[in-house]
Amino acid sequence: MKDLILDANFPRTLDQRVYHLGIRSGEVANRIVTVGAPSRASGIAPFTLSSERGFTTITGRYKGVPVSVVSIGMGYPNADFFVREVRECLTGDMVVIRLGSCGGLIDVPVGTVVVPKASVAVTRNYDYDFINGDSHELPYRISKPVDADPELRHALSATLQRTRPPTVSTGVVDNAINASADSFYSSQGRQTSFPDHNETLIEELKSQHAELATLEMETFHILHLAANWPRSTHTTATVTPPVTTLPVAPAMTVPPPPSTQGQPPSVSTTDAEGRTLCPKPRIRAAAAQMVFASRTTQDFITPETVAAVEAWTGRAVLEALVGFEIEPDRLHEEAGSVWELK
Ligand code: R1P
Repeated sequence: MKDLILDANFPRTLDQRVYHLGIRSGEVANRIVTVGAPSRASGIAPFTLSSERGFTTITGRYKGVPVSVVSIGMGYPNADFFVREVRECLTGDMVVIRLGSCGGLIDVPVGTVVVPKASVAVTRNYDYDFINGDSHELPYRISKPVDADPELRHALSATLQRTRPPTVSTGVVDNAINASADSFYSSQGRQTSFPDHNETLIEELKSQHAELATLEMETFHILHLAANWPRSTHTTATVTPPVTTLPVAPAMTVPPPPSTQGQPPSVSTTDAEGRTLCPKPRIRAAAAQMVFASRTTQDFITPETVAAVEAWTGRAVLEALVGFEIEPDRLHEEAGSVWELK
């Protein structure tokens, strides 16, 4: 870290870049695809920013509509950085589709795409005695389900089905439940040299949620934050830093112009005078999950199938997003943004 940070509660650089993603207001659009691997981010844009912490944000227009693709890596902590820091760089609605890979728990071939209607969290219980076993604690906790945004999910599923190329033989499943685990191994029932007490975890999950179809590591947290923002107006401590042009060591294809967006909002649901924004901004989220591994047959997807399924789904999520209506008063202002048409 090279830059002076003034606020420990919500760190930003002096030129208003959020600490981990490295972006600032005007560099991320209301419609967002989030992926795990940078290679999955397609070339939609002249603006690409790779942060010191491994996040990549690509922003531009797809069919004329501003869109961002944000590559976040793996797991709940990265998903948390993504939602919270993007939210603070954006006014209006944040409409997110996660495009990721997953393990399949149902009898479908690898290459199938699942658009879950809901997700549960599977977390390791750190109070469990993993060395000796424990009669008082359970080794894993399974949360209640949280729903995907129903309109976005239906639009995503319909677009995936409509755009599936004839060369792809696998289909779309959209009436299932996902489980997002806090690890790839123990909390997904995989056996390693650690005594994880997870031999019956998948059976337990299926017994609690009969429609369970997929296991991965991010969707629950994104849906959960979306469903819980905002319950009430939150207050973020503000700083008034001097203007500077110092970057947060981003690598950009095109250096952005100085931000004309001013200070970021200190309270995301209110304006500068403290009045509630009307309409109140929302976070709407859904996911498309490509089955890379079958946990029933132990099949793993081939590189050729990955390429075909990613080409299909990458285009479909962009199509679904740009076709998803956001009212004009729920959009981030174009002036000063990296997608501004001049
Ligand atoms: C594990 O291999 C990773 O793959 C899946 C899991 O959720 C986890 O992040 O997602 P991505 O393909 O999006 O990375």
